[in-house]
Amino acid sequence: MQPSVVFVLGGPGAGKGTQCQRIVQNYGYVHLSAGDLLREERNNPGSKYGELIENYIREGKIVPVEITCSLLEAAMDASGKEKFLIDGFPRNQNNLDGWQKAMAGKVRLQFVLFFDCPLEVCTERCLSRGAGRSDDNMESLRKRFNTYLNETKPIIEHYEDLSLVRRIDATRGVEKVYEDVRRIFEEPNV
Ligand code: UP5
Ligand code: MG
Repeated sequence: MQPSVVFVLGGPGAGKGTQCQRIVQNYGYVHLSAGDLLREERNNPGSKYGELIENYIREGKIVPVEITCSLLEAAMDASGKEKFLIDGFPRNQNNLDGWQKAMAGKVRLQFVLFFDCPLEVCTERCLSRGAGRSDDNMESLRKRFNTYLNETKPIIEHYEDLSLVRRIDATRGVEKVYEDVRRIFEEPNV
């Protein structure tokens, strides 16, 4: 069977990771956060990409797709599973092109789950997260947001044109947001 994929997109701190954890508990998906995979690779002393990844993350820039896509593919293979939530990817045209080239023939894209959340709410969430991330500071957040607006929004619009986007109002509390998420995953054809 062809593995199936849901792309999970939204601004920095919109709640992608939080909601993915819940989906995993109820719907048997494997959660793969591209950001988490990149941070793991950065922390691996044997990696030749550590410094590059850290620089990109602090600057809120998007790491070249060859690196991200191969981490995603390796994690998919290693899981031995067939349903994936790919969180925080594809974030720009380079990501989309690289994914299409390497993966489009191997997996089925179910839909794109879009957590829509304004800048002020996202900023507040990131600044109060307290996870010690090197990009949770005002300066990096401004850059992350610019990248999101200039590069990721057009990717969401691309999928909107293909009628593949399921938009969720992510400004409310975690439970309320998850009610809407569940409604989507309970649909008969999902
Ligand atoms: N929280 C969550 N939901 C809430 C709610 N409904 N109400 C109130 N609080 C809520 O949540 C963020 C914080 O808000 C948490 O404290 C949470 O408790 C609270 P989280 O679920 O972590 O949000 P998420 O959207 O996952 O935020 P994250 O910061 O992870 O999003 P980013 O997209 O910015 O980060 P990511 O890790 O995906 O990417 C980081 C960087 O990696 C990028 O900027 C880029 O440099 C690089 N990257 C690439 O280069 N390529 C990729 O493909 C992916 C990443
Ligand atoms: Mg996240």
